Amino acid sequence: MDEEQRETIRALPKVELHLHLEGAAPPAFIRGIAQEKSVRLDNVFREDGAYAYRDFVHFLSVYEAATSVLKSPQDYARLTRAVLEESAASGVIYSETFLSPDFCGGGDTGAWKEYLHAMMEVAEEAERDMGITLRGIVTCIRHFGPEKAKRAALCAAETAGNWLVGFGMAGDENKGKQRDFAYSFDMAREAGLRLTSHAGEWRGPREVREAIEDLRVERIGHGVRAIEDLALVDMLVEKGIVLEVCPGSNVTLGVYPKMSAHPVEKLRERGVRITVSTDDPPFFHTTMADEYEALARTFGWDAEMFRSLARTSAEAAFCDETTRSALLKRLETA
Ligand code: MCF
Ligand code: ZN
Repeated sequence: MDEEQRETIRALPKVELHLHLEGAAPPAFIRGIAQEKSVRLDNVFREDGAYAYRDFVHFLSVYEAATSVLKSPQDYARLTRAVLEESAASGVIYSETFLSPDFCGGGDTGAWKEYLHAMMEVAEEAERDMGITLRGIVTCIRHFGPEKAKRAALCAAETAGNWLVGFGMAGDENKGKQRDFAYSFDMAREAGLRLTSHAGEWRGPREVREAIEDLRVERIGHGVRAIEDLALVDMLVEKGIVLEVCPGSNVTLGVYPKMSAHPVEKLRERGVRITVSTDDPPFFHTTMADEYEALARTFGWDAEMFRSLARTSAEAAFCDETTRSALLKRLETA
């Protein structure tokens, strides 16, 4: 790939569907807030300033420690702006972000509404100033258990609308089962929210199958280990299930040893609807532009391929149809 091709690919307009809001916080932003509040954050940063963690489970606890400095709707307003600035700089024009009522008000619906309002206000400004559209997906956290998930689902149901578009689950896949959260997913579905769940990242294909059958999700967070069961891959194709693939995250956390061992290309070749996201970009030392460049280098994806990827992502976005048409038009004319 020559320099011109590299630049072209990095500059393409992008659609990102899998981004955890606190996980996208630049480390300097979290350090700044901690300093303002005189809070000590031990063992969260490396000497070079990046986030420090050893493995997946440790990543989850460092994520929660970094998040602990964010305590008000105003903090989340600032976080939203910082994250959107990074995304826009990477060419993202539409983004869906995971939001946790557990972190935003401790699962209380009244407090959650204030946090949500603050984030939506910033999103509106950013759309005007930076041309990036944001939508939210309320996310329950698997290792916090089904009872907390019900409170998250209630927060989601009470604020479901044209900005809050989905409900999902993230967290430690090795804890519990997808079906333990069926009540919460049912509540969210009845409120009109679209559904996604992290599955098939740390556990194998069975987890993906269970997310589809027990929670009736239409998108899967990661889902890459579906490749270990080709009958399941066929089912994904048949049902049109969309995978929110985060290649850099999977390689950095050690799901796969290197990019060339990542199954994204095999899944795509078999006809699965693939989208690409960063997950928690500063934690994984990546950006959307970096993901595009790595995929181009590793699998030879060209600009046409990325255009089709962005279209698939826009089609799989949980936004309303007016927003989707505008997005597709922007992609077409870019
Ligand atoms: O996708 C990555 C790795 N797999 C599972 N979960 C998470 C990932 N990044 C963040 N999370 C979880 C984590 O538990 O999502 C929560 C975090 O607390 C935040 S959702 C706004
Ligand atoms: Zn994720």
